[in-house]
Amino acid sequence: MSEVKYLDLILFLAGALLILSVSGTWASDRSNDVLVRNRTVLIRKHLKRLKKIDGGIRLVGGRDEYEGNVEILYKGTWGAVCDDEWDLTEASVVCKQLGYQNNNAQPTSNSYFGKPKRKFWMDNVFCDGSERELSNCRFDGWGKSDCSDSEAAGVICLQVVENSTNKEHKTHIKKTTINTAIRLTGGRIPTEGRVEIQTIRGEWDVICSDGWSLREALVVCKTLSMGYAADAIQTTFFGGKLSKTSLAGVKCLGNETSFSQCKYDDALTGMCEGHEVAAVACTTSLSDLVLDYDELIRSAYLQDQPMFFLQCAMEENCAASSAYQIQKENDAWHLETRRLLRFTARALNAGNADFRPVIPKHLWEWHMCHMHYHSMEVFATFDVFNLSGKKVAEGHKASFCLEDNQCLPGIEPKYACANYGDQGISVNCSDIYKHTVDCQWVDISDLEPGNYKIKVSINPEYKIAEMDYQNNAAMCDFIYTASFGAISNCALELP
Ligand SMILES: *[C@@H]1O[C@H](CO)[C@@H](O)[C@H](O)[C@H]1NC(C)=O
Ligand SMILES: *[C@@H]1O[C@H](CO)[C@@H](O)[C@H](O)[C@H]1NC(C)=O
Ligand SMILES: *[C@@H]1O[C@H](CO)[C@@H](O)[C@H](O)[C@H]1NC(C)=O
Ligand SMILES: *[C@@H]1O[C@H](CO)[C@@H](O)[C@H](O)[C@H]1NC(C)=O
Ligand SMILES: *[C@@H]1O[C@H](CO)[C@@H](O)[C@H](O)[C@H]1NC(C)=O
Ligand SMILES: [Ca+2]
Ligand SMILES: [Ca+2]
Repeated sequence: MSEVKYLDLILFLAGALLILSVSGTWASDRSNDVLVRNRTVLIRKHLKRLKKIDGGIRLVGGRDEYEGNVEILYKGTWGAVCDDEWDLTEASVVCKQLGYQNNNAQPTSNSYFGKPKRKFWMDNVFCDGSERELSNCRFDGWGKSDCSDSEAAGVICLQVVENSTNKEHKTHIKKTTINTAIRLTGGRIPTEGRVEIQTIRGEWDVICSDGWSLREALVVCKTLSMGYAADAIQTTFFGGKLSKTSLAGVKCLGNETSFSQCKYDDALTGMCEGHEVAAVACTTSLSDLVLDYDELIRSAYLQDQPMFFLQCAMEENCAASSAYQIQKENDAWHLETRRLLRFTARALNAGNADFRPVIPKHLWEWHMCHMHYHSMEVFATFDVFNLSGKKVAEGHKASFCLEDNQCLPGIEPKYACANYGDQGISVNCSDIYKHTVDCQWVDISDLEPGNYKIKVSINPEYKIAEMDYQNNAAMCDFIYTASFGAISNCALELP
């Protein structure tokens, strides 16, 4: 019954589209604009009905229908989506599914549009961009998540007003710099508490907690000369009351030297979703991972590998989407080969405290395929871009086992993955993922030879506190010919 309805709807939509686009071809430019807009309205109205079906999505907590935290329907119940591995590709799929232009999507994380009121249905969503629906992307399984309520994923689908002469991107988002004094207050010790900023009239005002992350917290601690951020907290624990003038949508990149260089969303002022305010805990002892790009340059090479040997890796999402397509469609898929760009990733802890996984030991996941526990879902990402900056291949070291592989002279290795050992990286020790390790690659089978850029990032989602994130990623040249691949010219930057 419901399937018949669904089919009806699709036929109706297709018909409506056809009529409108046919009539659109002979209309004058002026009315063409109107038609385009009417068509969008029509499609959207009917997509609304589609939401009743499992896999339907909606946006909640935003200012209009173009933005909000993403909720998805499964077994008749709406649920939230976690921001782990949530980026532009996933946001584009959401905007496309809602009937908006997918090339104008912006992902949001850290519950930017308020804390989720429902349980997480999806976590570690990983789309390749060709999916028509979010539920077609790979993810951990319905209801399987390790996320806290400050990790809701959302989108801003930028509004585009079609214009026959040019495409105008209309967005209501106005970012403004924060140009006032800040302080911490309400904490048990001076280095923790809610963040307050001074208003023009000299009063102190709190900040809305929506979207508050370690990146903003780090800049707050640096500005106050209190070291680094151990934690970014969305809470009422340290007191504080939101007002009509409280800033919201506060965003820092994490490399600012002062909080005054951070931005906030002007249109969100006084419009906090919940009651919680932004708070931090500062510390002077913290880890600081540094990516060793010399090792990257030295170790990079190409390898053609039959898919037979990649079965474990494919289980952990380490091959490009085309590999999964082949696996589905070709009975002899395991004889097909993939071209891999392999390299060693080496991360030194140059801080003054150990780097420890956020997930407690009892929640670590045993991975049968690789025979070790995964303590951290996304430790590193490897992205290949073409020279216009478009992401063309993605490697994804989604699961890791952290340990001390090599230490500076005089330092005893402490962390080891074997035998359910403690995981982490000690000060002055390096965790090394050798080029021979499974998943330590980018699957570039779909790339044409040419000049590219490659970006390798560790702790890419800022989920674990560090002193500095500007040494966590390297952007390098990647030269790819028919027979050879080389990485060169690296520079450190933010993930
Ligand atoms: C577009 O829609 C508006 C109202 O929704 C209607 O008044 C107008 O006639 C429509 N324009 C065209 C060209 O269909
Ligand atoms: C279309 O673009 C032109 C040139 O930028 C502008 O003058 C005009 O006002 C636009 N029309 C609409 C309907 O936005
Ligand atoms: C911070 O990083 C951004 C993006 O990587 C860069 O454009 C900006 O110049 C950096 N700012 C500082 C103060 O280093
Ligand atoms: C990068 O990829 C995009 C999309 O595939 C394409 O439009 C663009 O021309 C490419 N740029 C270069 C320099 O190859
Ligand atoms: C780590 O190495 C640096 C530089 O070699 C040294 O200054 C620092 O004291 C070492 N830290 C520890 C805890 O060994
Ligand atoms: Ca997760
Ligand atoms: Ca770092």
